[in-house]
Amino acid sequence: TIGRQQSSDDGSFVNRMKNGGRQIVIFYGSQTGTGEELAGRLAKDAHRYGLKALVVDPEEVEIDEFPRIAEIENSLVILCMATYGEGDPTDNAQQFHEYLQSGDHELQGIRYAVFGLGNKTYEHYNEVGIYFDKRLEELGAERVFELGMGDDDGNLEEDFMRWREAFWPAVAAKFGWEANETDGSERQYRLEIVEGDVAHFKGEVGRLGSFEKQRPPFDLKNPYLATIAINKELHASLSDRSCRHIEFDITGARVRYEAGDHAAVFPTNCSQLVEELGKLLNADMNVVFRLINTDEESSKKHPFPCPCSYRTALTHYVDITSPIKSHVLKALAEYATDEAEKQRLLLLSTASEEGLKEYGRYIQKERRSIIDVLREFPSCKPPIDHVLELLPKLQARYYSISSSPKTDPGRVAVTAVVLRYGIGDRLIKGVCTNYLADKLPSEDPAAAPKIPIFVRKSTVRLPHRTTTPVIMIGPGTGFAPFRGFIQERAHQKEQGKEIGPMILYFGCRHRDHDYIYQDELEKYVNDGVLTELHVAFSRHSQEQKVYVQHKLWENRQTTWDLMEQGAHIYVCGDARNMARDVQAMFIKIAMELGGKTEEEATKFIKELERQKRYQADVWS
Ligand code: FMN
Repeated sequence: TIGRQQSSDDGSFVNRMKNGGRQIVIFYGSQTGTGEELAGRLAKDAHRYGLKALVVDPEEVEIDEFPRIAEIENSLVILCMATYGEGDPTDNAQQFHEYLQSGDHELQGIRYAVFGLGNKTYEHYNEVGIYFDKRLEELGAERVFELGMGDDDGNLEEDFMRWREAFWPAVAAKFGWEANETDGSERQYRLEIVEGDVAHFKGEVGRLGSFEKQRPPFDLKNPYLATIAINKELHASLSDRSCRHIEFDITGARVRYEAGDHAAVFPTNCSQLVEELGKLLNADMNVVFRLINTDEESSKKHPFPCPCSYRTALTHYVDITSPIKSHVLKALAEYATDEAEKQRLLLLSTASEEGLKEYGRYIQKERRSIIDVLREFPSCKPPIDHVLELLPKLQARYYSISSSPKTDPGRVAVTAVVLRYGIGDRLIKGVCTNYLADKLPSEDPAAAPKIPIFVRKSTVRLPHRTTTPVIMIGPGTGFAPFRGFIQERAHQKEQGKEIGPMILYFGCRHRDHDYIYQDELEKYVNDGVLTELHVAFSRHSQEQKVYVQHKLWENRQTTWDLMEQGAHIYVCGDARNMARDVQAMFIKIAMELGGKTEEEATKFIKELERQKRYQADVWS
């Protein structure tokens, strides 16, 4: 296999398709792995028709070659594209997106279908999927199946299953493909047990040994191992939730950031859950192994860093706590020796009305993971290596940085609510926040926890001029990036610079429970850095729930005056309701005080967005 890489394909994905006898190419635009996973599943589906598919990360190929796909007879392009931010493509699809935007490429002869991944709580729902679907047609390509759209706020897995269930028969009929005996559940990786004392991965993301010998620059493929400088509770003891202020020490790491950037954290799974899963699978957790792709042409040799021990794989590399995906349930069904269990697993993985309904309730809504399912289906004993092949990869989690390097360039702070709740007698715990919650600072370097992190640039920035007015709306942990902004302006003021008005709208449930950073905020008001602080308490009084948008309305005159003076507006936090309600309120203010019609006011806010004077950093 060594010669293969320098062989005839010379890095061209079209040549790779030709040489490998592949008719189907699947591109994915993915930030947190869902789109990539769906692409892989569609590639497996193709086996049912005796076809081979090439899965492509658009960032890793010469995208200019795209029109050449038409050279391959009866070829099909499938795109799995996620949407982010304000209708933006994922990082890895950026170039592809620009390529289609620029110039009039001739895409006659290319046949395609798009599945978009998005979330309805965002204003720009599935905009990237919609764009690719429309643009390819404009450029002359032929749509062979209607655009599918997955909603991560509802049940993306179900949306995908429905789409794909209709997609394959339709394209097969169109292309004249016939289904064969295989059902696409055959293994994609083969197991190789590694004996003896071989260097193996212990949780590194990229290079073997990178945790022992760290080398900048640090990024997604090469995170920095940061120690913890501070990890403290922000909620009062009266609160039934927990919110942590965590500062990572990055002294000497040459990791640079600016207020408004994001910090990514690679978590590890809870060791108790890891051991329980190992037991359920009857695995010897110390065994060191490799999973090797049976498709020698694939650019992805291993599903995750190999060789490693089973314990390392379950701890660092696969997601063992998310609701289990339907194709995993289907594979598990094969191993259930009890007929009733087998039938139930098959039902849960079938795209029939009953199957989808059961999946929606039992798996999605009640959040059952692989561990829950193996517990409740005791006759099902799959080999651990097959489970490792099927589970999604454990992903880094992104947080808005809640500090400014101006205050201390050696620190990166994040602010996170620890996700923990019960369903029946099961405790559901968010992987990363729970991982971080008990990582405490230590004087002893050998005992100090080390957390793999890196910084991702964001476009959310303070205005260049220090005098430009700033209006910030950030309830709950949505306040995080604004803490960095305020520190930044406080620093400028200390240096004797003139600083403009800075107004914060913060919201929480109760003054005595979850009013985070209260002391700091009041100090900034006293120091004249924060010119106004408005806090909305949603559960303080019985009669009325007060939210940030209500406070904004109370102060509409000042808000409008500042907007007229060129204020920059920032909205951060929950996308579900808050971001939308706040925007609606700005529209209302522009109508009331700016004398605009609803249409004009909406256009006005859109224009502010375009000029980056109205910026949102939201999540759900
Ligand atoms: N979905 C949308 O439809 N529109 C958006 O503007 C949007 N912005 C997002 C921003 C963030 C920070 C996150 C975490 C998700 C956003 N989503 C949005 C939802 C994602 O597109 C969706 O969760 C998708 O499944 C992610 O796919 P991936 O795992 O392949 O990256």
